[in-house]
Amino acid sequence: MSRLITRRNALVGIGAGLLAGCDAVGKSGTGRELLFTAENMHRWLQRTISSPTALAPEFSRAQMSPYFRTNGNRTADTPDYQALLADRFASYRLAVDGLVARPLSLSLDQIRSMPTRTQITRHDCVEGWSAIGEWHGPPLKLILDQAGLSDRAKYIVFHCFDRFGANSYYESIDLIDAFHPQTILAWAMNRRNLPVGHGAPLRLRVERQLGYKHAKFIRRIEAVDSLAGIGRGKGGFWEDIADYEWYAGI
Ligand SMILES: Nc1nc2c(c(=O)[nH]1)N[C@H]1C(S)=C(S)[C@@H](COP(=O)(O)O)O[C@H]1N2
Ligand SMILES: [Mo]
Repeated sequence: MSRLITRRNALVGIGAGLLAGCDAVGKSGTGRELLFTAENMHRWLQRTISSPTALAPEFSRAQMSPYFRTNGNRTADTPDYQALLADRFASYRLAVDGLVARPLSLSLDQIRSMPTRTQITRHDCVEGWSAIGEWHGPPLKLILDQAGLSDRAKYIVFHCFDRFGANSYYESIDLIDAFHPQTILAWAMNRRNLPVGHGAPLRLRVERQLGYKHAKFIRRIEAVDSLAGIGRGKGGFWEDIADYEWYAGI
């Protein structure tokens, strides 16, 4: 298994060990409080051991996976997305709002004309598969700077077009990850426009975290000071329905 996954397991192990040594927490806490504490511990440990701006490994073109699977939703089965798809996203607009000085509504042409970062990174899905691909798009920082983030903003939320049943997919990250140099809004993958299966026209790459944090089919980016009012309040679709960790650092 990879070095990164090993490091992640080591960190979780350290967190669990510290918790096991803390009887008061073990006896009084419910399972959920313990998990929540372990998760905070994981975030704190990772951020303490490695610099918040440390880069995820990058690879050469020769190391790219010949096949990169699609996972989760492979399209957005909603009329608004299907209408955009039919005109090849000509009328797509990315909304950027919430705690910002200047709400934005950006066309794909505007997004594609911004300075870009290209990175060949490994995607690690919680289900146990990985793939190396090349991603291309503007750093999220440039878009947040253009919108003028308020001092009160603590999280960046990504609202997606797709849903599972009645629940729309969404995800969120803190400002350390939002301003990380490898956090980009990818509009190209492997030097082609982002395919529908991989989240066209725009998806997040947040390279220090597991796959489910990389929101595909983004329609709106919202800056908030709390995650409580969004979805069921745990900061993401899988966090809400399956108790996945909100902080999925690798
Ligand atoms: N909007 C949206 N984003 C999503 C998902 C999804 O179902 N919908 N699945 C997540 C999961 S679990 C993974 S592993 C990756 C899969 O990205 P890929 O299809 O490009 O492999 O997207 C993530 N982002
Ligand atoms: Mo995943």
